[in-house]
Amino acid sequence: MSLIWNEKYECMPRDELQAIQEERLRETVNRVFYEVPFYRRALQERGLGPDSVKSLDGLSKLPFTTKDDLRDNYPYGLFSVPLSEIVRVHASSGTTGKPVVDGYTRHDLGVWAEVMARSLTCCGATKNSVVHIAYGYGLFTGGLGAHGGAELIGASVIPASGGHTKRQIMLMKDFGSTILACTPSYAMHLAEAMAEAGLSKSDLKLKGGLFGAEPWSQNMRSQLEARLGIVALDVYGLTEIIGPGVAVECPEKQGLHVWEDHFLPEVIDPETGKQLPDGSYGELVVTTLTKQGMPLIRYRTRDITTIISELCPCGRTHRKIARFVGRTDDMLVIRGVNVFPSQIEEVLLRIAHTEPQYQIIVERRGQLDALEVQVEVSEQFFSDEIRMLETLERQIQRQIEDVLGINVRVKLVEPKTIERSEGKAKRVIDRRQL
Ligand code: DLL
Repeated sequence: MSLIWNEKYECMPRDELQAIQEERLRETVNRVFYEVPFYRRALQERGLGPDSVKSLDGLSKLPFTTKDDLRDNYPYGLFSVPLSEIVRVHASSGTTGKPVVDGYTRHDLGVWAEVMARSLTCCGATKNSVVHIAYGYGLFTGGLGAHGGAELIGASVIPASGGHTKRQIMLMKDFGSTILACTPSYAMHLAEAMAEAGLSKSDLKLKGGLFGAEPWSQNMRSQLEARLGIVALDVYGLTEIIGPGVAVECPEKQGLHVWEDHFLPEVIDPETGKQLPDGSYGELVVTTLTKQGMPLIRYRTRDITTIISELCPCGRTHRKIARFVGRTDDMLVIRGVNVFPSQIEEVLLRIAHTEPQYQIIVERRGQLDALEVQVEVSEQFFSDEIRMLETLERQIQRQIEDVLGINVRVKLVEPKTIERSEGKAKRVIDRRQL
């Protein structure tokens, strides 16, 4: 049997686990009723009081929470404790330029470290490991999330953060890193850069990789495992809920265990909001069971998956979700950064000489995601000299990069070259073969 961090909880009999979930759900509903005006209103509108949910069956009576609710209550409106109890704030980019925020109490940071310790242990981390963290540190939850878990395990943590690829490789080699945590596309980039530098997996001591924050395929897993000589596992999470560590694959690689003593998963039909039976694909909805800073009730993640309830041979009893097939909305995850077509649209609409006709093309160049924005310019402007076009291209590129925080390529195209649609416009062409 593979390593397990917290056997008591991870392998707890289902009936005991359910009893814990029910108790924690009752506590959470009670807490948000008294401490979060938004939730008190939402519950009262449905005729629900602070003690109206007695068991897990009552879950479907509760209101959903959406990204719009987070935006309406930006930045601290959904916190259930005074700011003096919040010891950390993280954020990720949202649809309107306002980020999605999460606030953590000291207790929450403990929970986060616990679930990330479980997750890192799945891919082989122990106190003897050297854990190289190349997720970004900062407002993004990847770096510090992995960091807390690795420290709790007692591993030697290398907080490398993202970028400086050659240096990362040197550090991994010199420091004898055994576990790598980063986005799967960055892991692939590292593997390529290693090959270019004439290094092979035998020059490194890597054994395990914990990759997430963006969709990736089984195909990519096989490549990463072969090139880096590791077991590569998928980790899922989102800022609103806690960050990475909501769910993770075990070495069986047959779905991601949701740490159900802290996060209660449901899958719903995104159109009707009705719960779907296990095995059906739909939108993942998560209720936090132990969060104090910002507890969320039935949060609609917009991520599409299905619940796998068959018992896992690894011994963990927590139910699994399948690897993600996409999102209900149009958010793109480019190199781990959330990008919304509407953000690009907003920039284009601000700029003179361009038409509101554009298309976003996403490709994998080498192993990294590349984003190209094709924009139609007005007839009169297109006949102007090349220099003017180049200046405009650069101007648009700079403005989009300012908003998104990642590199993009902008290509101005002649009027009417972008295909029109009679239904919804197809703004995004995703050519990445995940
Ligand atoms: O990406 C947290 C994270 C960091 C997860 C490091 C894993 C590792 P956000 O920036 O808020 O948080 O983005 C959350 O990213 O709703 C999914 O659409 C996508 N996502 C995260 N993990 C996966 C995954 C972090 N394993 C959004 N597979 C989520 C597919 C993922 N998509």
